[in-house]
Amino acid sequence: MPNRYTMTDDEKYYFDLRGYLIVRGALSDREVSLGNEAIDRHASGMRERPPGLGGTSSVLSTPTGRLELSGMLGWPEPDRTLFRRLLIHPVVVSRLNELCGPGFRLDHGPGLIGGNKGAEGFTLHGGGEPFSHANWYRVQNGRIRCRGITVAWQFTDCGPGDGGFAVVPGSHKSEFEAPVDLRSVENPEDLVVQPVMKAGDVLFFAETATHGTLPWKAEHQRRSVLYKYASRGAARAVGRRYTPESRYGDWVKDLTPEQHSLLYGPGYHSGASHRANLGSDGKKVWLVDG
Ligand SMILES: O=C(O)CCC(=O)C(=O)O
Repeated sequence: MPNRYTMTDDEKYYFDLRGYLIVRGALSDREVSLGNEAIDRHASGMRERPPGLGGTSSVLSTPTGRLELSGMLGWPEPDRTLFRRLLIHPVVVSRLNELCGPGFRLDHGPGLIGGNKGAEGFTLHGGGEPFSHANWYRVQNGRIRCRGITVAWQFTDCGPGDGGFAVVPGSHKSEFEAPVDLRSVENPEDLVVQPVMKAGDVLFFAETATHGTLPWKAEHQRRSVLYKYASRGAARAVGRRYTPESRYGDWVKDLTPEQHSLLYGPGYHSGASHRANLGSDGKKVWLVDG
């Protein structure tokens, strides 16, 4: 019986091969119930996201949005207790020390992704190509170096064919871009796997794996709580102090647009904030939409 609080060589093999790993039964039945009760008490904060994540896919798109809920770490006692424990759960710390390296950090989240029967899917995204500065994956000297890992705690079962998280195993190392009709799951070529999980299981996946969501087909509500981690030197989501004004003050308004563009904080998921890159021909420097 492997020690659940160290990452085994077998787990490293599977993570490196597939880009994801499931640790079964990481939560007790009591912890699953505590989490679900806390989520139930905050159900009024759950929002149905306006549909659109499935794009134009005939497989993924439905008229019903997925459910989202966040803020668990700041919920009043006792509801936050379990979610704060999960942030630093030994099963997570042991695996992320191996996968993201010492000093790994919570980049964003946690957030619940849920769905009632009929909730839409999410176009598969990510992949080894194009290269992701935020989430790249490589192995060096026998050690996995994965900059972006999501840890998804399952609070309800995902049975065969239920939908929910889906992944193209091995795609975190792909050197070619995923075909559009694979991403839309309209022509999946048997490559898209929906891992079967039980409430209490925890899923680790490389953000650079091609992954997304299949429409939810089960009668019960899907509940997966995602913590988005990163290596210490990586920034995935932009933080609150992202704009040059928030980092340096109002004097940045006197800068040229090109100078101003370099003073943004780190991060790639910029939401509404616009990020520009610089181009140069050796004589001039200009902004390139980025
Ligand atoms: O669990 C899911 O439904 C997929 C989540 C996802 O695609 C993501 O977090 O990037």
